[in-house]
Amino acid sequence: TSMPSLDPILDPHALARALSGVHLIDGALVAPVEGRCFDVINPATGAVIAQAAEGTAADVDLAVKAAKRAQTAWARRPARERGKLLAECGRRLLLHVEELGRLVALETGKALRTESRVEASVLADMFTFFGGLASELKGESVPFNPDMLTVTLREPLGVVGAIIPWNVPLLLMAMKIAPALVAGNTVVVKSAEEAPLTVLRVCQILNALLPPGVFNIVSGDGPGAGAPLVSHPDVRKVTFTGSVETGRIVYKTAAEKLIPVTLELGGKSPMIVLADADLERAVDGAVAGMRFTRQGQSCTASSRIYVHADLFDAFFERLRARVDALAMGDPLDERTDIGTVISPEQFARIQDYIAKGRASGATTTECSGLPTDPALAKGLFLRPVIFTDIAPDAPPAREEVFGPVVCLFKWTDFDAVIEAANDSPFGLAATVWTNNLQKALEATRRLEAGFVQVNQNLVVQPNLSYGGVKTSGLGKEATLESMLEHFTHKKTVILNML
Ligand code: TXE
Repeated sequence: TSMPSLDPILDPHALARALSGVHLIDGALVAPVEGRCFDVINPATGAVIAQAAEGTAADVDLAVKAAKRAQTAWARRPARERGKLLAECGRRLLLHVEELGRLVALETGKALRTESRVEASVLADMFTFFGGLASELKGESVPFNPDMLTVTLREPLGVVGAIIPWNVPLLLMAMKIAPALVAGNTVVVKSAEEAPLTVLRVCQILNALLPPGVFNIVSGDGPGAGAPLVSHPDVRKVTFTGSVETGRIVYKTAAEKLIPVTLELGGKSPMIVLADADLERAVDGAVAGMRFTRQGQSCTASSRIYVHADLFDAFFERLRARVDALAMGDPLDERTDIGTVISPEQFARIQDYIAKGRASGATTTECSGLPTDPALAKGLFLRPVIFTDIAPDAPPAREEVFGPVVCLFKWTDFDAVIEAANDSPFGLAATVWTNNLQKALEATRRLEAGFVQVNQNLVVQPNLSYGGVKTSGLGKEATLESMLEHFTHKKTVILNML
């Protein structure tokens, strides 16, 4: 199959068509072995924008074999040479920020200005960051025996299988593959069926720099392409981001093979607003933390907001006004703040949660307005919902909705609110809003979460450890430590000179 040009292609429709019907295996765009494809849909219009290759075990096998062939030579390169190449990948991706932002907006419905362009630039940053960490792949000398030189070496694991979701495909893929590659592993990515195109373009751009087989992508659905990747005997490590249910399946298969896994799963993250908080800042934090601009489709979304009774009414009114003011519309239009939900299935799932919330007797406030442009009549636009007076065990208050649905709770007792915040199977993120240093510190200590931020909403950046506790996952990402722990093993070497 002919390659689309490596110059930035700013028309996302043309780029989507050019990337149709292929995997990227061993440095080449190749048609699926069994010849089947599936439609990629623009969620803002319902139109088919491309075909994606429907991967099967046969495609996965070709990709894993290519990755295995490439791995020895890749690992034998000096670490800093790999690092320089990854940093070069970061620079190259920066030339494509606009292109990648537009394409990811087209296939996911995430607004270009508020979401998609930002994601494309953090993607580049992850490669630059991990490229710079190559010289940290060093071992130790161990004082074992004066007549023996004992050292440890950091060695790669082999072929890494990475399975990614659709909500932030570029960033989540980069958080996995950049550290895996710099450590000397090779990778096969299974993209999400809803968003296969932009990550494929990234892979194509980077294959112009990397040796063939080092970075491969297979598209397809979970059972057809994801499951064979996890169970493939030559895959020595799996890193996964997605739902808790699928995470369990992946973990079970990996347990059978006895290979290590990293899992980044869902969340139901609390935001706690104390009586002395700066109201405007806290409301800004709620709008940003809840990711309304991404229709709430974020694993770190601050979807349970606990507001002190003294501030509750003012907070609610301001939050409603702020969300009302967000413009919903064509994701590619620069004026748009909020784009669409990803798929009809997710749309129905979120609506079901809203219906359950209403049925539970909660007060329901719908915000913002649907776009009026007839071209968007079939788009998956959903008005954000604020639930108040909702029982903590109502489904939208308890389960991950992954949509623009936020629950507001009123509180008066500090101990009780910390307990309520921790009363969740999840433990990904939490934020606290207060000017009381002592209370801020106490809350950060007591909250069960992978990261806690005070007077600050959630940021995902290189060097900030990312990941959760409880059912939110296993293992952290985006740091030096994560690269060493998750993508290398420590080999002990003894040189007996007697
Ligand atoms: O997730 P899945 P879905 C949550 C969120 C969302 C729900 C469902 O609550 O509403 O999950 O989303 C692949 N073996 N999150 O259905 O199924 C699949 O093809 C191997 C939170 O999209 O977990 C895709 O590439 N792989 C989350 C990836 O797993 C399999 C982001 C994720 O899909 C597989 C996304 C199998 N048997 C959803 N089955 C977050 N943490 O941010 C599926 N997959």
